[in-house]
Amino acid sequence: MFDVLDTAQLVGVLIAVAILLVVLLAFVAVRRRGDDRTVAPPRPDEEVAASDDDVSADRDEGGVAATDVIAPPEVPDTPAALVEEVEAEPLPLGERFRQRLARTRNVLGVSVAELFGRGVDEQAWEGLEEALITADVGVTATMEIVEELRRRSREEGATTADAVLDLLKQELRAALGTADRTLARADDRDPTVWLVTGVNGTGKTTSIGKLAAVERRGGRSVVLAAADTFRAAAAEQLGIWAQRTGAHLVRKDEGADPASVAYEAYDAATTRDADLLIVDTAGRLQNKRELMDELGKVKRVLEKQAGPLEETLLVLDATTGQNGISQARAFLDAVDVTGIVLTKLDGSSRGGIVVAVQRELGLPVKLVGLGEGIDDLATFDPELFVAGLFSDVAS
Ligand SMILES: Nc1nc2c(ncn2[C@@H]2O[C@H](COP(=O)(O)OP(=O)(O)O)[C@@H](O)[C@H]2O)c(=O)[nH]1
Ligand SMILES: [Mg+2]
Repeated sequence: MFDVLDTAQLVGVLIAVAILLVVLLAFVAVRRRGDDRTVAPPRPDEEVAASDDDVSADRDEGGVAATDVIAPPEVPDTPAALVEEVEAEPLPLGERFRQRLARTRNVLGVSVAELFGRGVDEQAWEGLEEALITADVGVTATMEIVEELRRRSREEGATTADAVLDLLKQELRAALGTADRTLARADDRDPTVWLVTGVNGTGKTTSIGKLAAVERRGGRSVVLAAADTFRAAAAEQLGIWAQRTGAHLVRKDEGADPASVAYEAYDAATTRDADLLIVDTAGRLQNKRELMDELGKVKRVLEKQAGPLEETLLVLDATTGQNGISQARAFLDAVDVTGIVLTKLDGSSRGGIVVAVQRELGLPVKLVGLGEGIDDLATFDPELFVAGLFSDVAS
């Protein structure tokens, strides 16, 4: 009796297990097919972009390294990734300056408040000189600023810390000047060309990525040229920014002639009717002569195609201080620079370098880097900068 029941139960259990297995397999198969559908087939717009690019990519012609013109992952105007990143609204510029200049504020703002809190005397003026030099304003500029401040405080009767601070802000703003900091653009139908130079590690590639984001958000089409061919990683890094921002990337193999990358990138930009071409370059200082020859050649080749470039930007790292300024001179010898991009102001307690850079190089700081994020590039604004240096001193 039990045996019979056992057998019946066993058969029942087996059938149940078999049914479960079939259901499970069917479920897995359906899921798989669903995944395939979202991943495997390229969307029609991607196919168009890819074939388009293949036409403009010259491969191995005359022994030249293969060029890749890489389309952004999505063709629509604002790529999904960028939309996502933009959704987190960046802070207002004034607030960003205030937050990111905390380190310099700790040197400059705090000392000014402390120094003059005890009265406007000789000791306070000397302390101010020291603070400005520590913040990398530069010796000559510091002397001039403090001399002018002393004179004005005497004449205008500034006897409190607040009154001196007010004068100091005015003098710093005056020292920063009223240069035109907008980036020039081509006024005809040709693509605008911005060449970006500077010592390795200063933040060229990152700044180009951030710039591409700004431009793409403004609805402009952008081509990025990876003319830093010294390391393959450099082109890859630029490629990541191209993907993030929906820009096109033109790159060649490691070791290729940077000028030929620039040449083909300009070609690609005109073929695609792009609004803007931004050219990334290498900045190895170890071989200064070679580097400068290379840079000069990139610029000449581009100018032959495009006429005078709209901008040749020199990227300087604020954390390297005066040392960065002397490195910059080597670049000024090689190319005519039109403006400075001063990066890593967020990581420096020497934000006063902005004053020194402009003064000593005779060039406007056009953009500043305030962090590593996609939104951390700003047009330099002396008003907001000075306000950021001194606001909320106690924090
Ligand atoms: N904190 C901070 N880091 C930055 C800024 N700009 C660039 N960097 C970092 O500096 C490093 C070198 O940047 P990269 O763009 O590769 O320099 P490149 O060699 O001149 O192209 C990277 O780790 C960047 O994230 C900035 O404004 N602030
Ligand atoms: Mg780089």
